[in-house]
Amino acid sequence: MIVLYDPDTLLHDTVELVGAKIRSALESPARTRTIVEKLSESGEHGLRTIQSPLTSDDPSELKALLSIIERTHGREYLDHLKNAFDQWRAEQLIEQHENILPECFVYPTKAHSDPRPPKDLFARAGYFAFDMSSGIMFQTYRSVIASANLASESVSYLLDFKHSHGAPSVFALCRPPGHHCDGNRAGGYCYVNNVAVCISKYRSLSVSGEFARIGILDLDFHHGNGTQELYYSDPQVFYASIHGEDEFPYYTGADSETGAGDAVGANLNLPLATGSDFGEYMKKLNQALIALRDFRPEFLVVSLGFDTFHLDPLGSFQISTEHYALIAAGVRRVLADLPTVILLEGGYALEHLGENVKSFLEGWEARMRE
Ligand code: Q9C
Ligand code: ZN
Repeated sequence: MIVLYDPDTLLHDTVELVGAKIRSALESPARTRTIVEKLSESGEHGLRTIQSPLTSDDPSELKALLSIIERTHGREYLDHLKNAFDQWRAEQLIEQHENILPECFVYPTKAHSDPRPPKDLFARAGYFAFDMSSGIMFQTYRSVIASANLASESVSYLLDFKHSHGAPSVFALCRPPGHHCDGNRAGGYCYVNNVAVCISKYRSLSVSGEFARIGILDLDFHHGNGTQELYYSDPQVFYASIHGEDEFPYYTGADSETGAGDAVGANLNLPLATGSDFGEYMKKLNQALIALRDFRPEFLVVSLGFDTFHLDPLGSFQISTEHYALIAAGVRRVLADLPTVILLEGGYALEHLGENVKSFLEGWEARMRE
């Protein structure tokens, strides 16, 4: 399988709050570094390095990517991601090596439901975020754009391969991840929703365009609240997620959330009790796969998190390295004829991340050779 990587995704390196301490964020450049190292040493996977449009000589590449991203994210939000650090520097609120963390968040009030962005820089950091796991440092924007570009390029690759035999698939080593953020709010280590980038790109390139039926399978340990929010009323997009019950992001992910309007029935949440084992996981996975198959999508995006691993510091499922091959083979068995883009989301057990990714890719490809 083709694996896409961009060294610019290594630049973002921020902090998070753990208890009352500020620590290096678990979502770190070392994650991607260890995956790339593992995949290069085995050599079996077609690792390709992509150049970010922010470093390209051709300005039309950046323009094209931004126009895709702007189908999901507000201009003012994107400007905030791009400029907040420099604004804080100009006001001498922060040193070059430091990080912006939000403090005051928007919350429901009886007076109004949709406040305007505030002027105050501290307030703006909270307005454009829903938690404190979305710090902004001087190179955050470069990685966010590189990550979204990998998502976008994965769809271009996929459609180029459409003529080769079998359903093509591409794996994008996105970082930062994307499934927690919606159109105007960062959170849970996410800034731009890479799944949404894939979907917008697919709609812009494919023959069926806006009429395309699209499936999303979210296998990160955490519920993809951002992705769910973006497609909650969209009857053309089916979102299915297996995630830890009552875990982060806490306010979404219940099985009662089934979609809105014309899209009722196109959202399937399968929360799983913390501590669940592989057998329990596979029951939920098969439910998700059958629902996706019955939706009859022409394109699939997988949000792939390895924080379901038994040693993950943020997850609590009992899934081991060998299980990832079985999970991948299971997906491929039911949805074999679907062109698929796989996007990296979470996964924080650094010492095992590379082998877990490898196991997943091997399971995926073994199924393809049968
Ligand atoms: N301060 C993804 O896996 N909470 N995001 C961290 C430690 C945020 C997880 C708690 C967890 C976000 C993509
Ligand atoms: Zn996660």
